[in-house]
Amino acid sequence: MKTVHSEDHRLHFPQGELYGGELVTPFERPSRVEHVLNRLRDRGFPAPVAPDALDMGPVRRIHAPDFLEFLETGWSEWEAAGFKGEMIAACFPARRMHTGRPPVNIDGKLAYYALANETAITGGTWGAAQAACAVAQSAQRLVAGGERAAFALCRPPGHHATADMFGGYCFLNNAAVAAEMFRLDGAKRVAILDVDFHHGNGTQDIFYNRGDVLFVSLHGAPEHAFPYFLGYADETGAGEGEGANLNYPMPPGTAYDRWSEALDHGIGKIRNFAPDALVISLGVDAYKDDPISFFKLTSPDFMDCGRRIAALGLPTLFCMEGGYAIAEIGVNAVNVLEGFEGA
Ligand code: SP5
Ligand code: ZN
Repeated sequence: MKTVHSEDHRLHFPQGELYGGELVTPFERPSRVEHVLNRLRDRGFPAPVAPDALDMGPVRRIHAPDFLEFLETGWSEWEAAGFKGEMIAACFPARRMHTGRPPVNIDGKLAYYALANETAITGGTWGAAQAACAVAQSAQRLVAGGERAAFALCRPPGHHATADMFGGYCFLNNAAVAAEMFRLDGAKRVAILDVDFHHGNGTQDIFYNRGDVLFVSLHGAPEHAFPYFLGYADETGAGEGEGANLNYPMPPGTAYDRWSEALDHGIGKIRNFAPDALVISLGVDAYKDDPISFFKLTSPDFMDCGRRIAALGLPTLFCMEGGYAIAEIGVNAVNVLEGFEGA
């Protein structure tokens, strides 16, 4: 399986993540990628290839023009306003304060486009987000061109990003853009399976009204886990998308016996949906020692997960999402790929 990777992910490395009332070094950091690359090399995977230039066409089909403009120009507006620190939202359009009008002031705009304030924007963020999305696009082209599978080593991740909000370490929804590209390439139906520990609220929201893209997510129950306000089992889609959204929220301490039951159930739904392509939002933060998550998957479990995904027999694009147990992220992510290839 080929990997697509861009060193431009390094452009995004904020110094601060607001966590427990402190500014800590972000959990989502560049060294995550180095560990995955090292493991790929050690396990004999082909050397990663660089992505082609980003095609903004598919990105514009997923994200709102004003949001893209904010990501592109926000940092210079922030600097021009005289702010000295990284862009961290300090307020939000909370309940009954939302009239849908983006403020002109950059501090207000930041609040408007943020869905959480653990995620800072820096001068390099837009470049890195574009590179991550280009990585997903190039890997998608490999699969659309006939490869059985490809690995998009995206950083920053994407599944929390909605059409017009960033947060949860995500800016552009790489997996959603790739899924849309499969549709543009002629796939009638596309399934997205999100195995990241966190609910893929962005991907769910983007496709919630669409019947051509099935979204299946396994994640920490929203009562207990970020993003806290979406991810319940009764969110099943709307309109043409009714029945094409499936959430499997699970409680603290969930181990592979229960998790893999949900996986099998979701895989069965994907099989019935009969998609032409499959996108995996591959977070490995369901790992037992992940510092911000509460599932109990082991490293061998990730290999079994890959095996079960392979049984669908679909052209498959893996998009990297979360995973913050840095020393083990390489083993866990590559185990999924090895389990898939060995199946
Ligand atoms: C892509 C991805 O995995 N994004 C995750 C974003 C999570 N950000 C919020 C983290 C809040 C952590 N609170 C956990 C308390 C653990 N004791
Ligand atoms: Zn996650």
